[in-house]
Amino acid sequence: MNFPPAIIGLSSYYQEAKWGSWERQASLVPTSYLNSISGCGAIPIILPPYSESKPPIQEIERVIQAIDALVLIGGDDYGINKYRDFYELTLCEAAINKGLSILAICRGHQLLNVVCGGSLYTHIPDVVGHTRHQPAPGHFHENLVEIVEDSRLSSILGERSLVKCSHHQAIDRLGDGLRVVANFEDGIIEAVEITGDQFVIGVQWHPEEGDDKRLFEALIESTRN
Ligand SMILES: [Mn+2]
Repeated sequence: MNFPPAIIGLSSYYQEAKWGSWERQASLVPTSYLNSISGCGAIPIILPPYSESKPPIQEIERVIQAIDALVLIGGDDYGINKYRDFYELTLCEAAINKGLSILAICRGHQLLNVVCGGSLYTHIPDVVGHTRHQPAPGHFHENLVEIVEDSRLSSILGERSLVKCSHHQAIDRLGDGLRVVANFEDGIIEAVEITGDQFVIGVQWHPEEGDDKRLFEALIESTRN
């Protein structure tokens, strides 16, 4: 059966950017995310954090009606960009309540945990005593993560996966309704999901980097149910 292409909304962030002879604030989404979605046959749409304060829920629900699934992308630390935090918190909460499929990546995965009432470690080298989750800012480290059997994530990726980490924050106290579905060997939580039928997966790593696009394929597949 042929399905029309799914429309996938991606959260974005305002950032000082340079292109040609211009230097302006821009709504930024790295093309690795966009190509991951278009490469799986779906249509990416950028959602800018347009409101200085919490946007009206009616506006957010209108956005949610317009998309088939949501990707909460990575970026700077959670809690330092109020435009982005307000917008994404409202978007994530409404998307959960409306039954939308969500793939939450790195900072997005941390935000998902906060929306569900959880907390974060602000600097995990202080907790685990090493920098294998982020050798330096802007650099990745490849880590083998163990995936919990009988999880949605294990049905997509199997028992373990070699992933690209670049984060110095991580989930501390788990949010309500979330289940841990992957860990690194030091105990750091690497993935969570909501139990039940709704596709809501948070991964601390970066599936948009590299060639393994199974998480994006699974997200898009979930919109056809
Ligand atoms: Mn990690």
